[in-house]
Amino acid sequence: MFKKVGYRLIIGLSIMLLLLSACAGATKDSSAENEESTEQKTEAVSAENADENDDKNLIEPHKDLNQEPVPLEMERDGTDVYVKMTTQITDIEIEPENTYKAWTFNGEAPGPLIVIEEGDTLHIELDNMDPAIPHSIDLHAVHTNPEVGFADVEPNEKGAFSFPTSSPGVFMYHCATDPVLSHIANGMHGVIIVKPKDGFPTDDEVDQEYVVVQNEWYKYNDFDDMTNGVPSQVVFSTKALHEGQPNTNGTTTAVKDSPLEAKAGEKVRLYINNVGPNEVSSFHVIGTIMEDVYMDGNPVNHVEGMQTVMLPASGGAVVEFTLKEPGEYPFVTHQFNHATKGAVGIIKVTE
Ligand SMILES: [Cu+2]
Repeated sequence: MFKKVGYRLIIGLSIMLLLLSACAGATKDSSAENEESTEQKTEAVSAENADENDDKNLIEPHKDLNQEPVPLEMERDGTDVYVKMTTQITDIEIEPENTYKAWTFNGEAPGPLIVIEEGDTLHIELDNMDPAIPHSIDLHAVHTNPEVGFADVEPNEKGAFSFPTSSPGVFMYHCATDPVLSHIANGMHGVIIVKPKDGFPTDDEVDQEYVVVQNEWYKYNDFDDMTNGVPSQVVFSTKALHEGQPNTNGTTTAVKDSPLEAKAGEKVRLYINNVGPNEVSSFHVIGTIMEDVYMDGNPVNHVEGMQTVMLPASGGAVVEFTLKEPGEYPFVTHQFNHATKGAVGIIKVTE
């Protein structure tokens, strides 16, 4: 029964917070009817404020623009990998009934997963479909003069970039156009995995592997909130590493509605990355211990027996653990203010 305690704690904390905020919002007349109407008014007012805020910060050419996601294209020729990506404006429901007009790679936030091998040369064609502002791509996995490799691509233009890679890892990529914080916080981030050429020493033990990404959302395109505020939502997503796996955006419900799956006793590997933009992640799986961890996803950074893995903004890791009994195992950032704002995912373990 211990395995349920963590999950209950999260639910308990959420209920307590809801009760506290309900108490704080109550008027001196405590009849249920009045409380309800006060709550409704508060909701209506804050929805109005949110609309005004959204309108104020929405860039004019982005109004009524919701570009259909364009699937990433990838082709390999020896050790040369050719990737076609877009930058585009696409609506994403970041929590129920809260749609964010995200600045994205390929219509996903986080952007599509890229997987290559150590030593590959990466060739990216970036099609900027945004009619209003320039965008770019900065990949932490590559070597380049940033002024050249991560240069801006103007609206409705295409850019071509080539990069050598050398180190294996679970790396962040993001738009690096000024102001970088706006571009990342509005959704322009993603993960590139560079697979080690000799693999990981624990490859043979792993039964299931998934990708999990953490990011946070702020008030719509509000640079002051992004700079000085706290996130409105902190969320997980999962990106399909193998066919048939769920591929989601970073939303408060994504990895609860599409839980990861394993069988009791199987060793699970997660490729994790915290794309921020601002916050640290204290990644923790409730009900187990991470037996093997490779910090930043590099086999030389092998540590064992971790309860929580700290991911700096942009940091990644490969974490492996065994879930011994059937059940629902939540994973969280153990910064529980962030877990309360959405950063909880589920691994469903069956017999
Ligand atoms: Cu951008």
